[in-house]
Amino acid sequence: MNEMKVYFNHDGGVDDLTSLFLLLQMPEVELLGVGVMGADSYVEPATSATRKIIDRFGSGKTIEVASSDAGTRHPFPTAWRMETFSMTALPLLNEYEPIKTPLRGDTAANHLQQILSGANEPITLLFTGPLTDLATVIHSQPELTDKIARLVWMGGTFLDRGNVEEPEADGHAEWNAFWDAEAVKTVWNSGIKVDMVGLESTNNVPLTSSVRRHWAHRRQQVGFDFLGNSYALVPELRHFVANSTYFLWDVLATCYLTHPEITTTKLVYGDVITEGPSLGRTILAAAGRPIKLVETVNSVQFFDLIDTLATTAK
Ligand code: AGV
Ligand code: CA
Repeated sequence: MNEMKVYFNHDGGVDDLTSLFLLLQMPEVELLGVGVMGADSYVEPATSATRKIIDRFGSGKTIEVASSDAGTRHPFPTAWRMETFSMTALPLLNEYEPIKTPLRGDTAANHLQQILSGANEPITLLFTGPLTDLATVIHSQPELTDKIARLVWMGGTFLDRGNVEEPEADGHAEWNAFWDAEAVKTVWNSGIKVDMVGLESTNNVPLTSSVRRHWAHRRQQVGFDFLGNSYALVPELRHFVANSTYFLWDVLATCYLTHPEITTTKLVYGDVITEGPSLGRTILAAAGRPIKLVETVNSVQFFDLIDTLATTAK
């Protein structure tokens, strides 16, 4: 099988880290490196959790990890960012010490730049957080975009309702776009092919109590134990709607990478708003850039795929 060469950049949330776990189980994927942002997390525990997951579930492969130095004027809520401290403290990830997966001394953007510079075939990028590190690479070496096969990004939405509920935001934006709207603009102004997994499709994959129960019943298998414990860190708030429902946002983007057939897509043209109360809102625009938008997902096939991958984990 011809493996897909993938670089993964994530921002340390529970579903970012479970995405990494699943990515490591995918036979179609050769993971070249991982960049970690302290966006929906704090960067130090998010980085250590990343390295521990590669140690535990990476089948002995050596995959370098780099931390991002990116910051923002629009941080995620602290309560969400705290979850990464619990992730890196999971006993399942702390059975074997010390950590073996190498941590690079340079930034995630430098690391990505080096991976692209050295590539002799096109690299697929999977981003499940803000696009800041990719924008940094585009600014410093725009010619490297030729080395990118495509970008699969969890972020944005063309729906009327986003998921940012902040005092100065009008509610249209999705968080990853809101965190760094300028970066979205930079990436969308480049020639990179963009596959966007926005809220259109991720709204179809909420974390329900029946999914939690399904994983609990299989907890004797280590992959399901990991999923169940990880998602136990995100509270189920059935009587409190604001900012509450957890979706398998990043996991869907990760599964789409190798299994696009569980989704439907359509070609749209889009732009992004970079100032004012709609900051980070992605909009349809006839004169905008082409985007392959994931519209729907077959959620039965999606959860089956997660099962298959979790079963693979040893
Ligand atoms: O907007 C979705 C992005 C995804 O990359 N993140 C979570 C996923 O990692 C932000 C987010 C939106 N609602 C959240 C989020 C919530 N209730 N808890 C944590 N993060
Ligand atoms: Ca994320």
